[in-house]
Amino acid sequence: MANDRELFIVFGRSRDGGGNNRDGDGDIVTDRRTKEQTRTKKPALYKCILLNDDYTPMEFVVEILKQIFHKPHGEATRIMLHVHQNGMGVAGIYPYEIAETKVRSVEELARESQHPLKCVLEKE
Ligand code: TYC
Repeated sequence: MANDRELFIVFGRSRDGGGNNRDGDGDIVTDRRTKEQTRTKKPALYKCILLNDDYTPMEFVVEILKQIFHKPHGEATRIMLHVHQNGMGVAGIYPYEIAETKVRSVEELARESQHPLKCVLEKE
């Protein structure tokens, strides 16, 4: 038998005259086709979670949600208040590299303004 990893694409008429195609070892191949992969595997998603603290101004958190997570003002305010009242909340959900970049951006802006705001990742 041919190696399982060997791929054969069988097109058109048979070559042995007897209605069959043969693989590299001479074994009969009646219907072997490669299946096209039509869907791309979905990437794993990660939640960017904002953590509450006692010092970061509410307006600063709203600005972060607008600038980095592209939330409209009303939604940014709602998320900020949720974090303020519940201790944490989801700012956005993204593939790993994008989520990681957003976390860095949040912490960089917070550090520049000397706020202790923290943002962490959690796998979906
Ligand atoms: N608790 C902060 C305050 O009272 C506001 C705040 C909200 C801070 C959300 C962080 O992720 C945060 N100023």
